[in-house]
Amino acid sequence: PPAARGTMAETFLVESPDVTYSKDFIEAKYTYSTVHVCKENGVTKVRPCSTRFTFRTGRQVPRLGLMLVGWGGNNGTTVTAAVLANRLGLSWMTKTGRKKANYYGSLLQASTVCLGTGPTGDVYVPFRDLLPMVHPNDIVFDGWDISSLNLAEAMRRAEVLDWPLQEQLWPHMEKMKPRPSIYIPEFIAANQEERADNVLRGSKAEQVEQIRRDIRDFRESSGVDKVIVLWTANTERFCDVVPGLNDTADNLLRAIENTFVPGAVELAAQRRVFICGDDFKSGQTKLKSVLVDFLVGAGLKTKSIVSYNHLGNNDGKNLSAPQQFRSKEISKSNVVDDTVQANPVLYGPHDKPDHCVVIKYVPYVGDSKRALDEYTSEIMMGGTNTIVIHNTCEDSLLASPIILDLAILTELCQRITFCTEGDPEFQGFHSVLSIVAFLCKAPLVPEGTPVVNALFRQRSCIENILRYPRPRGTQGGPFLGGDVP
Ligand code: NAI
Ligand code: DG6
Repeated sequence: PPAARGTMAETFLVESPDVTYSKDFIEAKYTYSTVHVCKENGVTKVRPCSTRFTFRTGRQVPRLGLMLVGWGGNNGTTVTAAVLANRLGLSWMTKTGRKKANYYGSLLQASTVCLGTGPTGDVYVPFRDLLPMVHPNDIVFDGWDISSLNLAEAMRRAEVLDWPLQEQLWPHMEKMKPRPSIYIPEFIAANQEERADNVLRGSKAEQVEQIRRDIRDFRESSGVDKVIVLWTANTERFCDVVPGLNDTADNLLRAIENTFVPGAVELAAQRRVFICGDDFKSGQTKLKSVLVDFLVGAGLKTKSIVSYNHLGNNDGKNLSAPQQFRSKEISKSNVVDDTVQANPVLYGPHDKPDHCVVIKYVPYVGDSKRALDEYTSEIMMGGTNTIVIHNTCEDSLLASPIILDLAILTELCQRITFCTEGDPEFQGFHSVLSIVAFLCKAPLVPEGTPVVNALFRQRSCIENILRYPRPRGTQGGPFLGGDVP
């Protein structure tokens, strides 16, 4: 057996005829093997096929600006504070000892990938070293909020971070002030009105124009090369697709309403920008997408899933209104559908588990969300298996690293282009960026593409795109890159 397991490689260089490094690009050739299945004359035919890809990744890491919609909320203030604290190397005392700023919970910063096996065992690198990518410490923040509090005051209102840390961050954060935002009261709960003192006026078109000016202004005044806009504002009511209103890019621009309606997707494709998906997959839903994958994958027939939450932050307050709760109920519930549908041995065409989601607002517990889950499955010969889980944690400290991962991965994807032997012109990824599904409760995928919710399949998708691994145990293999000059 290997003498030691888990050696870390600082950085690496791929020595393979399939990978070349130039000043501006890393180019990797990769044969993607898959299987095409079809039914012909009642016979299921299975045809292995392969496509030869060339991936090209720009090596120049830009200065990245991140504009948050809802910057003054719990997530917005927490992620900004966390990045500042890491950048400044802050530590602070708590009753259980000194704590140091870190990026725990970030897939890119705090998890590792196995490169292969060396003389002393498996060699791992942090995910962030697979390709040149932005470091969160270098992200420049800006954003909008309908509440005018500066970021220091808003951080205090959020009640997420320990006070000695807030005191150290205060002089940095009080200079940051959210830009006025678009506020259409019927989209969020009526109980949010009391904080809406920083709102744009004018027609919808004028307000959208102001948002565009804000983005340009931020880009110019901060000197960033790229801007990513990320929604971390309140959950809005579910938005119906209305023909003539929000179904096409033209109609959307005419009507300017909201969110991932088909018109917004089409507009993103036209403007060649990425759009990603809905709702950060942080705690209960992440576990659900692991647990149901395990249960059904192990051949157990999950019959009932009951997910109960109570929390006391402003997110919980907004979700206490039925229409906003309904949006969250949908994003929390859909995550098992594909896993269930993938097992016709256990589930008939109209058969699926009972699935109940409850959210209650309990102000006293603040950001410390409680989640209780019960999973009941039928097992062999009429038996049942009930698993009960109780989770307590600061919600925004789970969501903040996901915000960073989303921004950094999206930026990286903008620097990757690919071509195939059949289509030799380099192109970027589809504007619906499904690779970030790991981070979203409701991933967005290009039309006609199946949604995958199982967490480790989603993780493998990111890993496979960034590193084309051979099965564990075979060394080397084609990689997209590394990070060595
Ligand atoms: P929050 O309520 O503390 O922050 C939302 C912020 O958005 C508020 O400051 C509010 O004033 C602002 N806002 C509302 N409408 C706006 C608009 N039209 N334009 C600009 N700003 C607007 O909520 P929190 O906890 O930060 O969560 C943010 C979002 O992320 C919510 O949708 C929540 O459901 C979702 N989420 C939160 C998680 C968490 O752990 N906190 C985890 C997963 C998802
Ligand atoms: C109550 O469920 C509040 C929600 O906003 C969630 O805390 C948030 O969406 C995170 O959900 P989950 O299911 O990923 O833990």
